[in-house]
Amino acid sequence: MNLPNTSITGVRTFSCFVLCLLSLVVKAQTDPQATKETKALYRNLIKNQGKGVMFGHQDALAYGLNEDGSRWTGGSDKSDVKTISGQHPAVIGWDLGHLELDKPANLDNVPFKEMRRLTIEHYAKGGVITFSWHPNNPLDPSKTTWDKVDFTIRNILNDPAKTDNYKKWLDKLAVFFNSLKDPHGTAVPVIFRPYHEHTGSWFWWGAGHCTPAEYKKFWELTVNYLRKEKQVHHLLIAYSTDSFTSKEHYLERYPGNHFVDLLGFDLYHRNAPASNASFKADFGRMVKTLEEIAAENNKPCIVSEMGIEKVTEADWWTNIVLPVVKDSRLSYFLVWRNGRPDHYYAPYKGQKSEKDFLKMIGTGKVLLLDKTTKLKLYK
Ligand code: BMA
Repeated sequence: MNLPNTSITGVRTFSCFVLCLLSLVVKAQTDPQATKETKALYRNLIKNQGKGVMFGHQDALAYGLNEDGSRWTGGSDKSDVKTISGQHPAVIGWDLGHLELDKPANLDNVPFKEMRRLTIEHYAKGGVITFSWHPNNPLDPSKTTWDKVDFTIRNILNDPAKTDNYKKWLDKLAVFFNSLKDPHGTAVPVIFRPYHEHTGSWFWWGAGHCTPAEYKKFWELTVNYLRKEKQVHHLLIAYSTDSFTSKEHYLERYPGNHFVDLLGFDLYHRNAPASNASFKADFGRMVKTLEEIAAENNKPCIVSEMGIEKVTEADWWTNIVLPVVKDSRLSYFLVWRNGRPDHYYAPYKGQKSEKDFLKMIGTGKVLLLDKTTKLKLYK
């Protein structure tokens, strides 16, 4: 069709306007009422993609391991990574498991009061905080998060009394989240990562215990309740699978772009050194796929949990991790907790991978707290 020039210009201007508007909409975090600082965090995670990957460590500020391998707890401004590098991790992970049971400490004995204090402190320094949740089974709170009863989710969704009981657990989460306020009264933005590793079946929300539709509905209920009923507006929501075989597999239980801010996955390296090459290849493949999905949906991407127990490979950081993450668009990768002498994932003073970890940091591709503070993620 032949259009006069003026209408072509008009059509172009209009399409441009629609496209710009659309890109603004899809680039925003999913909670339209998110606080200023939460919006800033989301925007800055997108803006800094490809400019360095932040390093995260679960429970890093609450406990760790001494040079002789014994445990320390309740340190003052201490973390194993700081002891060896002079800097805290950029991202601190915490777990909310047992908050739903009104316990004073989480399932790994971190007191919630301490978690709150350290979260607020880390935010004040410009770091990032993320919360996972290993709740017990809502239908029988005496059963742990690893309880394998089928159809817990179906039962919660189909029985209004059970839904209400589940919401009581969310009320407790909301109280905790809403208590994360800095001395000026500003709510501390945090990344909430519920119902993780759901491509596996070891948790009651796992793939073997609910259908994709039930998982999505349950996720939607959780996010909507926190936002709309409890007015929690300082969360970015992270979706994190365990290992996956393809884009379709990754997205099979994806609750949709309106309910997810960050895309992630968890992956552990087991059976080293025999599996070194295959782990590196799988890790690389999953990061590539994640980057593609994140680009298509305009969302930041993360490796929400990873590690090799006891870091048994002395050059794990520069040989296995760095080649995959260094030129990626990941916002961060987080290694699991330094819980016990036989269960740790970050180097501590004298640990065999300490030097290699520092070498990785020295490349400038992986960021600790000092570099992260400069990014001014909340402005
Ligand atoms: C697992 C282990 C457990 C811990 C759980 C939840 O990977 O570290 O010891 O209780 O995570 O943090």
